[in-house]
Amino acid sequence: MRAQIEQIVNNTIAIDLHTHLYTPHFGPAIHLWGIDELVTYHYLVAEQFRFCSLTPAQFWAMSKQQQADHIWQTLFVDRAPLSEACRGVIGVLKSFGLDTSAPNLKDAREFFRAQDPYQHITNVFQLAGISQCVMTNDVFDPNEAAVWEKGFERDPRYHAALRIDPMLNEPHAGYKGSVAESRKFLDAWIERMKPLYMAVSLPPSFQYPEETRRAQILRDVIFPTCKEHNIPFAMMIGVRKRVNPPLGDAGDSLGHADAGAVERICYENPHNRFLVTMLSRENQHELCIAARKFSNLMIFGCWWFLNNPSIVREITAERIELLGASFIPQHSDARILEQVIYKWTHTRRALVDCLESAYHALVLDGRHPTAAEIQKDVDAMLHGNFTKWLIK
Ligand code: RAT
Ligand code: ZN
Repeated sequence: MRAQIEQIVNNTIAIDLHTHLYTPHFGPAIHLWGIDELVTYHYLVAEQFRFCSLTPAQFWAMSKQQQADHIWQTLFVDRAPLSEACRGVIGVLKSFGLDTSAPNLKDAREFFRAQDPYQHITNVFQLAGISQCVMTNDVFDPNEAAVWEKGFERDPRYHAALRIDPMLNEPHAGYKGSVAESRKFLDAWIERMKPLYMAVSLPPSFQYPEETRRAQILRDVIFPTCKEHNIPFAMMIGVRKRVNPPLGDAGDSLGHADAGAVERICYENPHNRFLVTMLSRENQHELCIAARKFSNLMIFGCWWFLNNPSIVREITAERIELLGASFIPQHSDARILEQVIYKWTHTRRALVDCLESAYHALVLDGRHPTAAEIQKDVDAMLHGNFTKWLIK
């Protein structure tokens, strides 16, 4: 049965619900690809500080290429690249037939420089086994807003997601005046962007309902707007921003949050659809139970610090036991194009293990699933639940 599950999982195309990938129209500051970007991924920036004596100021003073050379030397040449984020780079190099033990990045740089950027996207999607992805579109970033305002030809593989963190987390930066003005602002962006969903990341202290401006904006602006436009609201809960600020994006951490806030939101807004992922391992069981209670809640992904094989297996097994195939097991969170290759390879490996043990248990209890049944579950998990929930 393992071979059969493996064959089905490896041949089923996935849709990537949450990435930080963009089409080339967005410019080189956010459309990131190639070896220097891969090696300076913020997960690896954090890891290299564990092995060398550079200060953050010294690290950031280097050029991107110097940073990449330094990280390559520290994490890939001086020792075996053991961590999940390190292995990811190795997997990408291997998928392009590049030397995974290279003493430096010269050949890899040449390889990526020689790629046609558009054809390269097609190749990467094919290697990852994905057909579409969802970007993270921050309208509070003036550079990104300018790209949207100018207009460009949409690539049907890249969906938009309207990300509104400042509106809820930094009321001054995201302040849009009255309820009516805020709704007008969002209506205009939804019209322009055609996002598949609206999204926010929230701290562990997130509560609902409560007497705060955030809860008020959620109740009076966000939920009604999502309902009117018939789009889900995605909440990514549990990030503690900048516990070590000089590290930049690498300096964020996590904390246990109150899954009860999710339940109250789902209960009070039965005509809204919610997509939720939580960052702390300790929240995963509660979140599964919340999804059993509320059919307007779709849980997704093993987010960020959870995207490690041992934890992914644990969470996915738990979700299958509690929810069958009615959840979205993973998104890549890729920031650099080629990362989808290893992130989806690793996801598929974990999914095969979890499904094998779930179907095996079913056999022990007296029922042998057919190939068509296995295919149906895998379709749901890798793309069907996405389509059902998001493409209305
Ligand atoms: O996983 C990451 O790369 C984080 O830095 C965040 O981008 C997180 O996924 C988010 O979307 O806030
Ligand atoms: Zn993300």
